[in-house]
Amino acid sequence: MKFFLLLPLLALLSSSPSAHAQTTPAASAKPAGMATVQFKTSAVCDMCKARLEKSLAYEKGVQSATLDVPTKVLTVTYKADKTTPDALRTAVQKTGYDADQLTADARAYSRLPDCCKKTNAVH
Ligand SMILES: [Cu+2]
Repeated sequence: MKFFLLLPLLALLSSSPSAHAQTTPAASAKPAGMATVQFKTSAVCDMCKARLEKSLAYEKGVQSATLDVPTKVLTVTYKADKTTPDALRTAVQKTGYDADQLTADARAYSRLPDCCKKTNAVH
C-alpha cells in the first residue's frame, strides 16, 4: 500500500501578486482643474529658456513652464480657474518673445541681450 497524497496544494495558496508598482511621477496624473497649453515662441537659447520659465513661473495660476529650445515650444501647466491661455501668451510677449502669432512686446524685446534676439538661429 502506497500513499501519494503529497500534492503541493499549499503552493497554490501562497500565490503572491508580484505588484512592484513603480512610483509614477505626479506629472502623468493631472489634478483636477489643471490645464496645459503650448505656445510657439521666438526663444533661441538656454538664456531665453531660463528667462521665459522664470517669468511664467511668477504668473498667477502657473504651476510649471518648460521651454524646449530646439522646437521653441513653451509648455505651460496652469490652474484653469486662475488664468487663461490668452493671459499666458501676454506674459510671454511681455518677457520679450513672440507667442504663437502674437509679436513680442517691443520694449521687452529691445532689452534682451543680442544673443537672444529672434534674428538669431537657435543656438
Ligand atoms: Cu536667449
